[in-house]
Amino acid sequence: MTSNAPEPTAVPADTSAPKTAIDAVVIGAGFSGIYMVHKLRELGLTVQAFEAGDGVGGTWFWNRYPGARCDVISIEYAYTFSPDLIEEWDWTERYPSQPEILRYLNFVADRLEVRPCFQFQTRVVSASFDDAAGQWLVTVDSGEVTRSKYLVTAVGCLSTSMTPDFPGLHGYAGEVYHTADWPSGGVDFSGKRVGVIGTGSSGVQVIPLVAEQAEHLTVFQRTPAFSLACGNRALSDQELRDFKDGIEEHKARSKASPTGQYTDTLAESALDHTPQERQAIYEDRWNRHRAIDLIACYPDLFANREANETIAEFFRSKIREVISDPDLAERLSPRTYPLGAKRITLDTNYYQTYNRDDVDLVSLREQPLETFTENGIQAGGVNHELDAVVLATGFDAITGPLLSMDIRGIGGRRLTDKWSDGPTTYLGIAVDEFPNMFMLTGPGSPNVLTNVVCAIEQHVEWTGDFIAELERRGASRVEPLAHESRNWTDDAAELAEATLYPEGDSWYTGANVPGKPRVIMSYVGGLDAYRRICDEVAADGYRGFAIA
Ligand code: NA7
Repeated sequence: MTSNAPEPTAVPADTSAPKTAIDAVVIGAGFSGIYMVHKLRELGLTVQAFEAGDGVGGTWFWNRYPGARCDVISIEYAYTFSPDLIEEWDWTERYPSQPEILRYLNFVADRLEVRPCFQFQTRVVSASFDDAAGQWLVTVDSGEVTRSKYLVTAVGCLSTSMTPDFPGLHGYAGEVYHTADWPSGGVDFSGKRVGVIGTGSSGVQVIPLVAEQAEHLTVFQRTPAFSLACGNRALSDQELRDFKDGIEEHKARSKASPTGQYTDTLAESALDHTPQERQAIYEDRWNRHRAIDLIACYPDLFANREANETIAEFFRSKIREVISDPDLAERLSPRTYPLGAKRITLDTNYYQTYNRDDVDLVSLREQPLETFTENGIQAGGVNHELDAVVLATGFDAITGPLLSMDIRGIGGRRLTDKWSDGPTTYLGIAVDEFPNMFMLTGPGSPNVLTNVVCAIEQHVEWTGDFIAELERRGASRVEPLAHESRNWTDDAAELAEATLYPEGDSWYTGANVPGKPRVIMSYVGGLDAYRRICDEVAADGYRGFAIA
């Protein structure tokens, strides 16, 4: 496996000539980094932020492939902390496209005037804690070192892309693109024979648009996705006005929900209803075009495999409605994991694309990918000649972006070593032996199992309040107690075991990255419960942290 982030480079920390110490370094200019910088500045702290891209946007900066679109409704995928930001921004579509989200984040960065705090085109390669000084030494790819009291990682969960070690890839003479590192000028596939590897969210979104342009498309599928037609459409002025007028109610409802997205979960088990009753309910929710309305329809859909199978089969029936060739429909139908154990994808004309004469599906389970050749891909003994290949092969998620930097805590302890069996954190925010470091949407927090903007707002606000309290107390150093980290991590793992997540080989579990410890890296107890726990910890004087 390789990624678009460089291997941790052992750039020696130039401790002889560090910059004047500042209060906080923030890494990343996505949703979390922008808001964190704003928050810290509101507290009157000095902030230096670094971002590898040449602009703000985070994952929405890099994932510029055609069709890239968020799977959360636009008006809900936005900051709620500022009435001005809500009032001044109008989304145009129900599901926001990557260019529109990028425009939104640029608008926010300008409006909050955070841009001057960021040094762009600058990748953090290492950060080590200087125990004697009680400061972080943060080294960037130019070799420059910054000293700071606090280190806040706002590196996102899906920002380290994954390119599998395909045999022969380097000898392939055609064009190769990764969805997560798409050329900013776009790609013209006209007249080309194109292959797409991967049918997760990125593959499912890019495939219909590549098919429209290319001379011929071959899709290489290892595991089929459960996909929901997103029914995207323009938003009316009235819808936007109603949302803005009802923003307080929206905030209250999303705060009270486990995923930051309100839905009406029925009281009964899925198995309490007859097949006809279930069918009518699923059909109604399918037409709402919102994944959460389906997977959270009954309370046991994601705890009981038999209940889950009822909705999995409903999704498969939708494939058969579109694909008339029964063999092709079956190859596109997920059978090996429960619905939701891999992220449900949202699509526009995904299955319809396979009805085109110029699109072929190669199922890698039946015809394994043997090697790239100079001219294409050989799978199941068949040579597919390709002018270009799109890798929609995903990410080293959640821990990948953190471990791609060489982070060292007390006594030079490497985060990579500490997490060799999987990440241990307290509240998903802090790590013992790594003082004064805060992770936004880190492992052990609800992160990707929520509308992540809601999770980010909670994290930034809680972390900002904590730092304000530390400053008020004149504290020089904070870290979680080791046993609290252990307990949090163990309890989170126990909660995850009671769900169906462990049954999917997904990026949620790290199973998509060869050699990565298999752990559910998100807190599955819900953002509402998590928010309560964090608030109780704070009210209890930041219980579980050693504050010096
Ligand atoms: P995903 O969801 O991890 O999808 C990656 C796809 O690539 C998936 O279909 C994988 O098959 C496939 N893949 C990965 N490695 C290989 C190899 N070695 N051979 C063949 N196929 C492979 O990433 P996405 O970018 O689509 O989406 C990530 C998230 O971004 C998404 O959930 C949204 O939240 C936004 P597999 O299923 O592992 O068999």
